[in-house]
Amino acid sequence: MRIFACVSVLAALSASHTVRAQPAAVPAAATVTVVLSNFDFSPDHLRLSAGVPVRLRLVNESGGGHDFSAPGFFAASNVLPGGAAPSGGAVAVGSHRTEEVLLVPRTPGTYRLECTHFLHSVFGMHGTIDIVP
Ligand SMILES: [Cu+2]
Repeated sequence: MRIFACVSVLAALSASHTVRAQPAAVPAAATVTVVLSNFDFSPDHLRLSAGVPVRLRLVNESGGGHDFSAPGFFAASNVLPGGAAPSGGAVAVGSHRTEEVLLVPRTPGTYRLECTHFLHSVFGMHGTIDIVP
C-alpha cells in the first residue's frame, strides 16, 4: 500500500512537471507595462527588484515610432530569450506595436530611460529605472 502511494505521488509530480515545462523555458515573470506616446513614457519611473524576472511590455499607442532606450539598464540586466532583444541598448517600438522583453534586473542602481528619436527626449520622453536590491 505504501509503495503504491509513493508511485502515485511520483506520477503526479512528473505529470505536473511536464505540463509546466511545455510552454517555455522562461521563468514566471510579472508583467510591467510601459505605454509610449507623443512624447511620454507612462509610467516614466520604474522600480524593479534585482533578481526578480520581469516581462517588460512596451506598448506604442501613437502614430509614430519610438524606442525604449536604456543602455545602462539593459547592461545591468540579463535579457532572456523568448522576447525582443535590445539593440544598442534600445528596443524599437513601431507605431501601434507592442514589444516584450524578458529580463532579470541584476545590478542595483538608477538608470536613464529615453526615446532616442530626434528631439523626443527634449519634448519629455525620458524617465528613470531603479533596480533595487
Ligand atoms: Cu519617441
